[in-house]
Amino acid sequence: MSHSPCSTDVDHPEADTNLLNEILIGLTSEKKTLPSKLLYDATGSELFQRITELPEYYLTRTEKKLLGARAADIVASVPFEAGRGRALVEFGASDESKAVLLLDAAESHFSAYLAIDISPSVLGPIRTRMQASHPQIKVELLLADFLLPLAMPGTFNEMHMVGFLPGSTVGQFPPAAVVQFLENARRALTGAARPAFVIGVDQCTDAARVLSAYDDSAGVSRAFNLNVLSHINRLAGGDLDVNSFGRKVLWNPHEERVEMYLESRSAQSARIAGRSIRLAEGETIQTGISYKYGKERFLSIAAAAGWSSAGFWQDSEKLFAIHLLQAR
Ligand code: AVI
Repeated sequence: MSHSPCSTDVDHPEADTNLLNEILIGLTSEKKTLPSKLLYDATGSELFQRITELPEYYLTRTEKKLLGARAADIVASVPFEAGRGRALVEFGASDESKAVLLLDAAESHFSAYLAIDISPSVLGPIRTRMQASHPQIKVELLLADFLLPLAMPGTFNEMHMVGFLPGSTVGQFPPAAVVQFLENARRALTGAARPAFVIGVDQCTDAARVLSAYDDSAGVSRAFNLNVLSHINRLAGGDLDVNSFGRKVLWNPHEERVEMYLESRSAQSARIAGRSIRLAEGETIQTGISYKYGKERFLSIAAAAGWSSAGFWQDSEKLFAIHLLQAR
């Protein structure tokens, strides 16, 4: 995967050394883990798209309804500088369907949209669809890992930038990583004007409801997690056997997060990038976490990264929140 900070090239990149190291370190640690970005190869992105349409996965539906209903209020609450162009910058833009709710909001006046994603397979189609549906919006693509410090395209630095991270993507990261991301994002979005940030956060802590969203009856979430093994085999010339792993999902009430694991069905060894990896029977590999950040917890994380609250919206069941942040 390319971690190039400012590339609009969306051709298939090579696995880089950093990513291989991350994989090897994760799989040779005492508690095995894999970075969640590995879930999103082309197959993983398609499976995640299917997850968002599942009846149990309340997040996407609830967020889209909330954004659709409140987009004009959200945009009206951004303290834009008069006379300056407005740009929406989406981090982890697997598709533009939520961004267009903000771009199309009454009186939004955005003239540019930047889609940042680690998966080249999603970026090209975003440009094609946006050119057809929103020819008046200048679209830029950035193939990058948004957790790393990024540089915005030159013209965006003259504009008033609004970051956008929907989908509770932020829940994939522990608090310290969220602080780091929000700090990097604030620096990247600070051009000629003080930026704002619209961020969607799942705040449901009802264990039964959350667990069914991450362990659906159709088995799509299971396939999504197992696909990480095929992805690693392809990236790192590995021979991990997908059939020798099961999947386990837990709710951690202390951390208020879901934890997703692959579980080795037997003692086994595999080769990855020329290294031997051993797993005991029942040993797990953590493939993802999903924090459910309540309002106060999220705002204290944002404050530590130099952002203050400029607006907050939630659905009637208080499952999902949209935070509007402003750089201090
Ligand atoms: C992308 N992210 C916000 C999803 C979530 O809900 O944490 C990833 C996911 N993993 C399993 N199901 C969904």
